[in-house]
Amino acid sequence: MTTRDTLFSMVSEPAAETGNRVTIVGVGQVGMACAFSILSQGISNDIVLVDVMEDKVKGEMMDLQHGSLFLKNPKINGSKDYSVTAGSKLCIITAGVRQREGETRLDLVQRNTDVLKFIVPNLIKYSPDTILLVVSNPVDILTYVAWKLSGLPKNRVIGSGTNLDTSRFRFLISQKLGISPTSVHGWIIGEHGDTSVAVWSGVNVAGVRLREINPSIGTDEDPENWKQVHKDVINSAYDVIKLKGYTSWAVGLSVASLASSILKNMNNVHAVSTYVRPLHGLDYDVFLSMPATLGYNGVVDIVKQPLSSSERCSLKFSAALMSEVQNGVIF
Ligand code: 6V0
Repeated sequence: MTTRDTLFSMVSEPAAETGNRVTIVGVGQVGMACAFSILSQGISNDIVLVDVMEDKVKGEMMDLQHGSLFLKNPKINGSKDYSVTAGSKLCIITAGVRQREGETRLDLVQRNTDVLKFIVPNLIKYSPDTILLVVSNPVDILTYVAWKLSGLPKNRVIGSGTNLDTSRFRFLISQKLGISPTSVHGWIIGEHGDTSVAVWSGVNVAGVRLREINPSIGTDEDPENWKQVHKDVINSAYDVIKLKGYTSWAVGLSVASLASSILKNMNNVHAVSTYVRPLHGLDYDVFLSMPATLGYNGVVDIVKQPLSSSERCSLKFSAALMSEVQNGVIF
């Protein structure tokens, strides 16, 4: 008799599944910020970490496990072997290279496509009914690549897209107005990158559209130069990378908010990268961010925003660029 046998009288076998397993591939700065945000907010109590660097993934797993007492009794597992990911409800891909100073997200495309060619089939092998959430950059193109590699329906392959850019936008506007970011309503759509589109026509506080107060807001004619806010959003990642070498906390929190909407079937609206044809007259086979409801099946609905003609034009430019870069990718 072991101590365990003496302590307990067994009634049934424990269930192996929690039903809310989240796999995070890539335990770099972004992957670990996602893991920490998800665990510390109790969004899932079953996390699996995967990375090609065996020691690193083991070290990160152990470090988090040692904090279990202060969380919500999570199961935390990690390996370079994908069998540990079996039955994942959500797989978050943060693996691959990041921008170095001076590089754009699009510069990473072929290197990170090659990384996905290995990761995606392994995830699908062990979790055929999963939802894939792509975070690695360039996220819009890699979401398309993951969709093609996975064979999953388009609602189950999502890119974190401009959920982060939208948060940066609302934060920066909130600073200018002296109110909280949750009280500012505004959206960044299109590419998570240099051609993102700020939907100035819809920015509002308590239903009051700023464009009705300042008709030239967001344009070159605006004497208050609100357009700079969007430029600052675009430059945010470059600025943070210049200062600390990478971005992590904000993207981790933004991914956790997406994971929460999916796992808790909340139908919250987020700006995420999704298949866009034929919305807004877009005739390209690409993924770009649009406001979309997220639930247990992934993307449920896309909000048809009444865009201004210049916003539609910028979105088309974004789509054409994605299509052009995508056509040069080998996978
Ligand atoms: P990092 O800190 O270098 O971590 C990358 C991790 O990926 C490392 O631990 C690698 O070992 C691992 N890795 C590489 N190849 C594989 C593989 N085949 N299988 C498993 N693991 C692998 O990078 P960081 O975490 O800073 O960035 C990761 C990615 O996220 C980059 O592509 C960034 O550009 C991207 N970001 C995306 C954002 C978004 O909003 N979508 C925001 C920030 C960064």
